[in-house]
Amino acid sequence: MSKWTLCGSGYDREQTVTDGNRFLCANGYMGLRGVFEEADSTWFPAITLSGVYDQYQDRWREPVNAPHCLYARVLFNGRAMAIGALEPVSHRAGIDYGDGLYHRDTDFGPVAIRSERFVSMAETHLLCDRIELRCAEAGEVTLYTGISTDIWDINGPHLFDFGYQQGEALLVRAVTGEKRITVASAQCIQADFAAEETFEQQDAGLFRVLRCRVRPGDVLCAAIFGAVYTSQDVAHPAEAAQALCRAMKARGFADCLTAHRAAWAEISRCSEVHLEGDDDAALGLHASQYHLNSIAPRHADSLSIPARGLSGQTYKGAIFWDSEIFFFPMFVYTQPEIARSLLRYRIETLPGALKKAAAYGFRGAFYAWESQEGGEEGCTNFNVVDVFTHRPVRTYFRDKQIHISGDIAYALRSYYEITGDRSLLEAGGARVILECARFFISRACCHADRAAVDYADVIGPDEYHERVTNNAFTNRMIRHTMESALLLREIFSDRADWFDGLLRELDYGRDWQLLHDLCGRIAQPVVRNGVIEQFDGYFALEDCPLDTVRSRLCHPREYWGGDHGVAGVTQIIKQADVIAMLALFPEDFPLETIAANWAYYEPRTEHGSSLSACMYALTACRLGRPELAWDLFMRTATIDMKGCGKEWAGEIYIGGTHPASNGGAWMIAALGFAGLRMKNGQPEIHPHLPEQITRLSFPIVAGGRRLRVTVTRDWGVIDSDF
Ligand code: IFM
Repeated sequence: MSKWTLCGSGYDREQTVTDGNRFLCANGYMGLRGVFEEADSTWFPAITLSGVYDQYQDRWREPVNAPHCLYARVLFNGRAMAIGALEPVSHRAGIDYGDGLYHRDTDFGPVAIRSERFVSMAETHLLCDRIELRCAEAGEVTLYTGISTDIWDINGPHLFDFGYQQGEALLVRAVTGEKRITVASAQCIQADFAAEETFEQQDAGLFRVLRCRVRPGDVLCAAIFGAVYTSQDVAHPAEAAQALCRAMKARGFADCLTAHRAAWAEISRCSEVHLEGDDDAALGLHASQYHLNSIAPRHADSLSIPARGLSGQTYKGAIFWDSEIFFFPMFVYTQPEIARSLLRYRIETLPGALKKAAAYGFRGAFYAWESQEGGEEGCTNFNVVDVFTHRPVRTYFRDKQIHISGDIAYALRSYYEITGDRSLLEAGGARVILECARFFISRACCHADRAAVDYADVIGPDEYHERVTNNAFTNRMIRHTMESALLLREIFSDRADWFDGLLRELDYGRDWQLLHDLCGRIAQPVVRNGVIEQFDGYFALEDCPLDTVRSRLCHPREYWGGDHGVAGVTQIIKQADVIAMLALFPEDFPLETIAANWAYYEPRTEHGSSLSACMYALTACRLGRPELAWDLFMRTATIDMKGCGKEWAGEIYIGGTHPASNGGAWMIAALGFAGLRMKNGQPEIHPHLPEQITRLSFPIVAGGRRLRVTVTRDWGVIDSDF
């Protein structure tokens, strides 16, 4: 076990959901929840697939979970040696965040089960488990392994028309209900003991049953190779899954593990932040990087990352602004090819955004608030269920969070500024920026008697205040989008013909003029004593402490936002909003403004979203006050290890891993404590180390060069990194 191991001991059913998240093994293609091998659906096991969605009847569309091909269950003299069926003498489970190896050690008395497993970083479709049975008594051991179809679904079922095949490579194949996508799971086993082999096919799946007599002291060992393919990957997913299992069985567990570890070592080389001075912080940061790296779409050119990663079906497996604002920075600075994949996903889903804007009567690109495959909007009109009436609550996230289009344009421009590479802009990125800007032109509200252009009826990052006018964050993002569109001419000054051709193709002539006209007229927020008003009328809302608002709750899971929520009529906000703007546009604001807003908004912020704390931490560092950032950093970095994120919004389960916090932890370390930023195409650092940290060192890629940033209390340097 390495120093990056997180281990829990004892078993508590209440911990099942948290453990499933914090011990998640993933490789961008799929995520295997950190639940023991014998778990049935009541323990929430899942192999969640990236980019495969299904809708069952009129329930929420969500990602599909594959049949569970690392299922294993042990019997001793016919009695289940399984958590839930028999109280273990001892139980430990955990994960090594260095290489993503999950391990469990459960002593049931007659038999102790020890296993280690991983989702391969080297072979996209492969999962491996090595299970060891230590026998303390004489008797008959049955090892029951196979492919379980008793899987966790929030809004399922999603798989139908099951087909089964026995043999060396077991196979379960099924199709999704909505789009008839084939999902195939296969499993092979390599046992080092002689056993009688039979097969069992049941409603719950297809299993191989190995029976043998044991004596005290016997140790039985088996390696299990699972594979998952879908018809989105290959024409013949069943054959591909079986072939991969057989090939990996021939290769052996040890070799598969070596290849997996080598792939993780390479990821660490490109991205690992070495933090010295505080071991808990170092572990939290490492765990955060593990979680974000493990769900990166390394296997695909154009795919993004859901807001709860691959830890299940929460939030419909959808892509939010989290991708561009919270995940993108770590990737663009460490593994730009992944940043490109996130952005290509937006380029390819532009048609969905054009369609959405048109459906609301606007022009240009209005991206889905919760984007699924093809850019389809996954966000429903009723995204919360009231805990008192059990009625769905009309929420306006999909209709009014227009900043999403600006967030995407922001990331596209950052990609160009950080990498110096304009090829992504040429390959569709410029078109996206222009269409987002066009959407904001058509969404503007102009008044005959007012020079300023308003953006009315919007929702900013603080979702508790719905349908407001001139949200400062949103307006700033809109201006940035328009400025970015105009800047494209300069970026392509040596390819003027190409750029003019693009404008002609988009029929952009009049809009280009409008951009010039509107850009400088977007309503500026009211500023009182240096504090920027979050939206028009915010200062007039009741100004009371967070605890007062909390004390008004009648139910612990009550939703704070919306028409009847406790926060809406007050100045209490859900998450960083003005502060998010200051974090994303630090150069625009003097330090006194940042200080005044930090002091005003922080006590009024519930931090009810995992996207909040890191924005406050970043701005605290900007102020040269890293001591203010420390607790926020620790909260951000340890959210998944501790399982302390919010799990309910009204009656809707919103738990899972928190990639935005994972990315936020990297941002605080690199952009906050080390103060990394780009200036005129060159990286600079402005370190603000908190007293707990003695040294930070991490690799980056900037302007196409591999560099290493090292910061101590006394000095900081950016060197070449080989
Ligand atoms: O994107 C966020 C949003 O800002 C707050 N609610 C959760 C979403 C997904 O993380």
